[in-house]
Amino acid sequence: MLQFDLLKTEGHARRGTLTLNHGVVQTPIFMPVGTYGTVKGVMPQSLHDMGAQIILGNTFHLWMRPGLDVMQQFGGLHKFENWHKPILTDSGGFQVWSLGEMRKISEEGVRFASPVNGDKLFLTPEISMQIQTILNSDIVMQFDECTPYWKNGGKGDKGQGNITTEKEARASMELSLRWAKRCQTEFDKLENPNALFGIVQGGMFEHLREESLAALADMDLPGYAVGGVSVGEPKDEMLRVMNHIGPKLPPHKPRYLMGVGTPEDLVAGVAAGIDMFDCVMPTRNARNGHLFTRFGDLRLRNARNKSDERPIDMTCACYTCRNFSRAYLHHLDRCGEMLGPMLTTIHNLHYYLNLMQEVRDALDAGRFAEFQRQFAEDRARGV
Ligand code: PRF
Ligand code: ZN
Repeated sequence: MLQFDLLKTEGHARRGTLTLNHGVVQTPIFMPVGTYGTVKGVMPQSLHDMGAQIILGNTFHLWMRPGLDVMQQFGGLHKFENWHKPILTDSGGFQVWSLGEMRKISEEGVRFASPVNGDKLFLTPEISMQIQTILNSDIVMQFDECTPYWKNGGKGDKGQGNITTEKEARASMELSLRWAKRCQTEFDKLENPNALFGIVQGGMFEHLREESLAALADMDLPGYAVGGVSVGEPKDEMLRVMNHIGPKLPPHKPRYLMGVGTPEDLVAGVAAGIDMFDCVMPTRNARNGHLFTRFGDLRLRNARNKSDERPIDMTCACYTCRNFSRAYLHHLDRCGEMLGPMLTTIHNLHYYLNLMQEVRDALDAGRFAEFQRQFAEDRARGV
């Protein structure tokens, strides 16, 4: 089940509510990433306290470990990880893509060696649907091929080799479309009570993006994602594709930009008509001492923080900022204490979730344009 209600629009930007089997989500929304059935370093209670409404899980990782028997035993991912609000699971398409050389893609699916124990595995659109049905995720993503920006490999060989050609991008996009149809057929056959989202591909080519979207729109799926961005391309290319295709996605269905991005990307995404975002950036960067604040980014490892009594962000109401100094967090990081990444992750996630709350408030008040201006000014000020 899925119901999407558009409450208000301003330019391309949209304010809505998304009703799923495990609850209601206010959009635009940021979804924290919980790859292995945990948002790294954060207890579900803390996620709840910081206002998280929906989190991600990964088909691929949970299939490897703990495996489907355990998932079935628990009746799905919600009970297993003790998160009873909505969950979206990615299909495995992107995770398999990230394996780079270790995989072999055919019409039928993707063959690869398990990164956990080397077992030979085969993932297909049908298997992805079967796994996500067992996980009982509220939003199921289609199995797709994420077209790379750089040929012959993923992120690793940035700057080397050649850029994916139009011909290659078309073949990849068309494969994803055939897989989308197989996903829909299998999803229906399984009588999955949740919602299946299609993923628009087409690389950096606007006409391919439009073709992908037209074919997916004909399938009348309950929601649509934009995949294949933030895959090593220059930022202006990402923005060009997003700004082109975002406003063209079906207006009465939720729109999800996969794996994006910085706070600036999220605000630009909302302006392009996107409703949902996920990214490892707040969680991963927190563990590396890269903190987001209203007034720009803070490098916790910088020696200037050694004796700084101020919180990370004076305007932040998170547990970390209400209770701890930059000096203490700098110290925890220097000593490799596990409380360090726990506290910085709480802050960064709170920052992202609160940013989206501010975006929603601005849209409700019809002042999103003013919000965008103030956001850019504040972020440029510096910590
Ligand atoms: N496809 C899937 N998951 C994804 C992507 C994609 O293209 C991306 C691209 N940024 C992130 N996650 N299935
Ligand atoms: Zn904070």
